[in-house]
Amino acid sequence: MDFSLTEEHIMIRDAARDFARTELLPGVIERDEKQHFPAELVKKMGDLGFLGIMVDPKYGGSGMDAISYVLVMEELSKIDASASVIVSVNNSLVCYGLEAYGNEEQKQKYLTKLATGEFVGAFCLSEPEAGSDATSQATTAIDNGDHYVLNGTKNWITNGGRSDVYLVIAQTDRSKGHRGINAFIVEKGMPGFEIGPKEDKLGIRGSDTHTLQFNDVKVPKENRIGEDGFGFKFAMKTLSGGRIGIAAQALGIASGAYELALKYSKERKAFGTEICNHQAIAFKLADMYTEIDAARHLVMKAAWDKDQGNNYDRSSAMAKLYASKVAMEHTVEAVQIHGGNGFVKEYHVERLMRDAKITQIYEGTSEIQKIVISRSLIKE
Ligand code: COS
Repeated sequence: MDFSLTEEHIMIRDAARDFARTELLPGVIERDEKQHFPAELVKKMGDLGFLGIMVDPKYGGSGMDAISYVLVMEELSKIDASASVIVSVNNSLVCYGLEAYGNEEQKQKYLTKLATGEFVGAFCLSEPEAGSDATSQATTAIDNGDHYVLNGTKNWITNGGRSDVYLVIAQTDRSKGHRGINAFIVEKGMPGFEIGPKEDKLGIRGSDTHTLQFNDVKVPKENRIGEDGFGFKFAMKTLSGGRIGIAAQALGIASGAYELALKYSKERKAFGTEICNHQAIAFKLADMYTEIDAARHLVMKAAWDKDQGNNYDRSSAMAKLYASKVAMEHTVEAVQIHGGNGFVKEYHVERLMRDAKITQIYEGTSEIQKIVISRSLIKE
């Protein structure tokens, strides 16, 4: 691996850093408190090319690599993980899924709008009884000539109430198991498609999470992605890339908390000196920096694998597993370094601590990442 960034990488990283500091930071506490979806900021991120970073320019994307994507994700997540999950889902679950596996008509109709931010997308796999056990889809899509009839419930859907395009995974033929699963493009407003209440969450409270209900929704045949029965593999392949995005989000949350903790420890005095001069705090900073840098290497390796055309199922799982652990542990340490102030919203670290938890859960829990990693080792 070459660890140096190109000029283009530095440019997009700095653009994301600037945007995060000038646009995301000012209202981030209020959005968290009120669970306010940053619709205006999403538009701006679309204008900056952050919603279709890896998409070919011929479909309206920025045509950049996965390294660029993780650099943007890290910078946005340092300040606002609610905004960065919108970016991550749109980029790696929706845009990537359509670009890699959709047909030309689907790309022209949907991808061109998703990559520019004119549309926002959602990825709908999880169900009340099928989160980790993703082959157990209870949502059905019954073949009915020129369309499928979709029935079922999807849970915890990011961008759930704010999307224009939903990629929905459903069971078409139960007797075929995972080979009977398909992925469909469902549009907002299709008759029978209802958006349930918004979830009241511990963290990433500015992101819009809903239950979705499908009651006899007629989905045209041309909205199926790939061959009949490709839906489960579509979900798995797409999630592998998604996990790189969430790993980068976890990295950003951890490094954002570290930067705040370092700054605070150089200002706050106790026992006659800045607290960074006490070994109890200095050693925490050393551990944080070391482990965050290790997480960064894993995240970059997974992105590099994707850019090189290598298989990245294992490296993305490793990056997500480790970066999310580091995010959880070190946001707690950042709160500890801030003492009483760490418990107060205006210091930001308590929000980062709450936001960190979801990175160990969504797009595959840490336990699922260990299944993916261990199976790939045993298969070798
Ligand atoms: N790429 C391509 N194909 C894959 C794949 C991948 N990354 N992972 C699995 N598959 C294929 C397998 O090869 C198998 O196909 P064949 O029978 O043709 O060989 C098929 O998919 C089923 O795989 P497997 O038998 O491993 O399925 P399991 O039911 O054991 O589940 C896990 C595998 C646990 C890895 C999967 O269910 C999973 O990732 N779950 C978590 C889902 C998730 O992330 N949920 C969060 C929702 S999004 S917020």
